[in-house]
Amino acid sequence: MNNIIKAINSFLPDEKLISCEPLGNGHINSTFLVSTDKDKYSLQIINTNIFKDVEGLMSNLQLVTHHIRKKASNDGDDPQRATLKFLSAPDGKKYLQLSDRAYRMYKYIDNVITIEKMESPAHFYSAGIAFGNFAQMLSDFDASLLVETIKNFHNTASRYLDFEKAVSDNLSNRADEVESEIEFVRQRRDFMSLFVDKLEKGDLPLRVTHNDTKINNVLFDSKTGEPAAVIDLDTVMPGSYLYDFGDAIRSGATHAAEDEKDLSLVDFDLELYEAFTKGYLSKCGSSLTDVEIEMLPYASIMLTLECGMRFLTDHLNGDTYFKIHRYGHNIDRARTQFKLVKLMEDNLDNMRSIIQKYV
Ligand code: ADP
Ligand code: GN1
Ligand code: MG
Repeated sequence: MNNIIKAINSFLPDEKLISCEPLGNGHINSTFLVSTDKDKYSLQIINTNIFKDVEGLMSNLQLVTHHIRKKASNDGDDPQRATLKFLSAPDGKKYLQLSDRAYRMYKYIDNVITIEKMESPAHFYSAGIAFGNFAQMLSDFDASLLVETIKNFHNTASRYLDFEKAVSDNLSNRADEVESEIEFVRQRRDFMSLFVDKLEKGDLPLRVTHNDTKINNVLFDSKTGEPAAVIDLDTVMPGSYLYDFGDAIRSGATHAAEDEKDLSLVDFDLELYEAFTKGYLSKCGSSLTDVEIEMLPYASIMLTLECGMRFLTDHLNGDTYFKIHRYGHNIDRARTQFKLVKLMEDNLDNMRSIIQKYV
């Protein structure tokens, strides 16, 4: 029996499998929508090349989802829709190891939509509410309970060193073809330590953050358009609000897909920027420190640059980290990010004014 079916039967011994289909467009795990005679579930094959400590990862998820469910109940929201609910494997653990793969399963949150490419300010405002609320709910969570699932995840300065190593290793023999992209990153080297230095000195506070606030990691209620849940909790770790704000803007303040080949379609839309900022700061703005507010306009530049640099690094390394669906996928992604960085740099003053309006 194929291991996917074996995993489903192990998590759901009393249910009859009807269908199992690929779900979503995540770059890291493999996700399936499972329907049975009783209910719907998401099955994921955890990417253990990236998440090596599955025990620690699943412990984080249990603690964080438990905390969010409690908060949602207190606020009068439906705790079953507010976050992920993991099923137990026969040994009681929240994941199942079958040969060299780890599987987990959670209840599918139904009647939702996910957005891959932002269309309307109203949706991006809702995403701001979702991530701002997420930050708020975890503001009293004890960070020392969390395992760091990926070391130096948003340490942009150390990501730069990974990038330089990839250039010199040149494993894919592609460095000659991407000289201008390499140069683009190198020109911004000094900027990359801006947040890291402040975090190290204690000038920026460490928070418990999501760290992967891409718009397709929010589920919206398909009837009301309101945010239902924030998903993809694998990177919830100590971090900075600047990361979550910046990465959401990276993915949602443009009408272009992350892998758009026609760079003339990559725009940076200040109306979308404002919508997200308004939603996000309405939920967690009052707890921001002066330094966080001062740094906020740089957040999207930093996170977009970092993400573009990670795509470029993966292209140079021969596409070993992010899932790709065509030749050159990672370099296409890197190019959209660098175009966005340029547009954001040109709009720094505009971003600053918008933030001032809402803090
Ligand atoms: P990855 O780490 O690979 O991004 P995610 O946990 O984000 O994995 O899941 C991938 C995609 O699957 C999401 O972007 C979303 O579109 C879809 N998805 C996952 N869980 C659910 C769910 N409970 N309800 C609806 N869609 C989901
Ligand atoms: C990955 O898992 P997913 O697709 O939501 C990545 C993020 C990147 C994003 C770029 C664990 O997010 O850091 O910003 O791709 N997640 C991990 O699209 O590396
Ligand atoms: Mg995801």
